[in-house]
Amino acid sequence: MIAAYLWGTPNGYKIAISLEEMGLDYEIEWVNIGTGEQHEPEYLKISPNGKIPAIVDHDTGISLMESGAILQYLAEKTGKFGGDTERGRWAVTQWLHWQMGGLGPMMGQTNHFRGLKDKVPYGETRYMNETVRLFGVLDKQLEGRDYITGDYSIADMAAVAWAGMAPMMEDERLTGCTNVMAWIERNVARPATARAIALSPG
Ligand SMILES: N[C@@H](CCC(=O)N[C@@H](CS)C(=O)NCC(=O)O)C(=O)O
Repeated sequence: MIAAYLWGTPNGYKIAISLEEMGLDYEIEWVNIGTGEQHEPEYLKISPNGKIPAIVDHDTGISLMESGAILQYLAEKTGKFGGDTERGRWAVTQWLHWQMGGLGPMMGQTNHFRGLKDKVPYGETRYMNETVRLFGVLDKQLEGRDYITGDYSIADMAAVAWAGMAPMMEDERLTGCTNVMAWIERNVARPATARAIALSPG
């Protein structure tokens, strides 16, 4: 059984999606990052960086923080969605890291600046422009492909948790990426992904 420490944010949903898609036995412990539960000493023993997500795999005794590492661990544990060949595995790894170092942090910063009452135009423009650029990269990669590397993988799980916010961001430069929009629809139409997205704290 896997204990998954999550909250209702993109990095949390990545892991919920993977647990559902891989058919794993799991229980969610919601960690309320709004009230500071991520800083509790007991939680820091599992997730030293004080953020969600984290997991404890009670089958192996392994505990992990960082969503990218968790996705790779679960893919290796189940033999699912990590790529079936050496070339495929590296393609998945490359796009997973692209999400971890690019799309996620940039969209996170964009939404932070867009949510400020006292506007900081430089920050908002800088991160939004980079988000738009990354959407262009993803749109090109999805040309002629149903999923990022061809076959459905943990790279899709990671990226869709963030890119799926685009319609709410109401910016034509994002929603105009037609391959990305079609891929989001394709992902959320997957029954396991839909079950994960329906999970919410409280
Ligand atoms: N690189 C980390 C980022 C995790 C992260 O930023 N989590 C956010 C929620 S999406 C969080 O826990 N925020 C609470 C805080 O910063 O105190 C990962 O992918 O796991």
